[in-house]
Amino acid sequence: MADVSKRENNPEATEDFSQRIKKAKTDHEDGRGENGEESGKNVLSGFQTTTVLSDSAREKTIFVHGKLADQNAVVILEKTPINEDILSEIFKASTLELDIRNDIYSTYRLQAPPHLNEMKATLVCPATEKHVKKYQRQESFLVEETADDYQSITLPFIQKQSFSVQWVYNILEKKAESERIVFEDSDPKLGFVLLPDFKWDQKQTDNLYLIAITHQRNIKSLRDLRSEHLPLLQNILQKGKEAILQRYSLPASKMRVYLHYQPSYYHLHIHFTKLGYEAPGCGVERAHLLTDVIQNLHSDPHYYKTRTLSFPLRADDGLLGQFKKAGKL
Ligand code: M7G
Repeated sequence: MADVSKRENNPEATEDFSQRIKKAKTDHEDGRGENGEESGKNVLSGFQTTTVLSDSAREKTIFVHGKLADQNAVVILEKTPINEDILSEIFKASTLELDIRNDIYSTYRLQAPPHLNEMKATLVCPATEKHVKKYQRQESFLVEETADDYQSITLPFIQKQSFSVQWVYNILEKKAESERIVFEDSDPKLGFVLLPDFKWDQKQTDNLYLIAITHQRNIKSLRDLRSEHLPLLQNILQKGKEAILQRYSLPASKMRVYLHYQPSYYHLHIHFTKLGYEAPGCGVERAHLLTDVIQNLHSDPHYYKTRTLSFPLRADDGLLGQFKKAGKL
């Protein structure tokens, strides 16, 4: 599954990538996590499940709402992809129990050694009501937002009710995740920080996912973009692609670079995912290719100020309620 072919083109990147996989393994063996946290201390041991918000046998994920030390919490468990680099160890070191044998077909239950059998766990604690809703399986509705709707419905709503972007400021100020930064341009107007997204375990490039977060703090979303932001957007596209090629040997032709509208976090950020990886939210109803955004702003400086933009909202999203109240749905 790992995209070794691309790494073969760039021996330095291959070296760097496998060094990091080795480091992750050594940290595991030492009982340390990526940021040196004691992994022996299981903060989830006291987690009390209230309800399963959603799960997917196909994605091998489960989203659980519960309590941790009397606080509301959400835990996401996800079985991680099988990485080509560990195949030989899996074949050699696992135990195998036969399930079915029929003609040339056999299925087994394979027990891999614990360090090859990790799950990714994400904890949000304390979680707000909005987090719980975000992860709950729900029906979606497509909304068409005119320029006036944005001013009278969406903007007042997001000014009151959007998720905190403290985690974004922590990244920009190097108070969190600083060791994960892949590239930074520190220019206050054109600059950004590029780092692995929360969702990516960084073990293989198959599901590569990075985000570029702008140093400018006053651009909430796609809606705020004007032609004056073109140098910023071009800088992110160009330098982001170069940094990913250098670090992961993934060329621009293998990348999907886009913005979400609506985003969950109203501080401008760009998603870089591997083409072919169906990242959550990469569908046409939510993702806007950065190259298209740049072209649109070239042809009309106020494109995103004036156009009607469509996006999906989940059934119990407060913003959907506001659109309904205004008779727009
Ligand atoms: P979005 O388009 O605002 O919303 O993207 P979405 O979460 O509905 O896609 C925000 C992106 O930031 C998502 O891809 C998240 O996985 C990622 N993200 C969220 N948080 C809280 C963090 C974080 O603390 N660290 C990192 N590295 N990524 C995060």
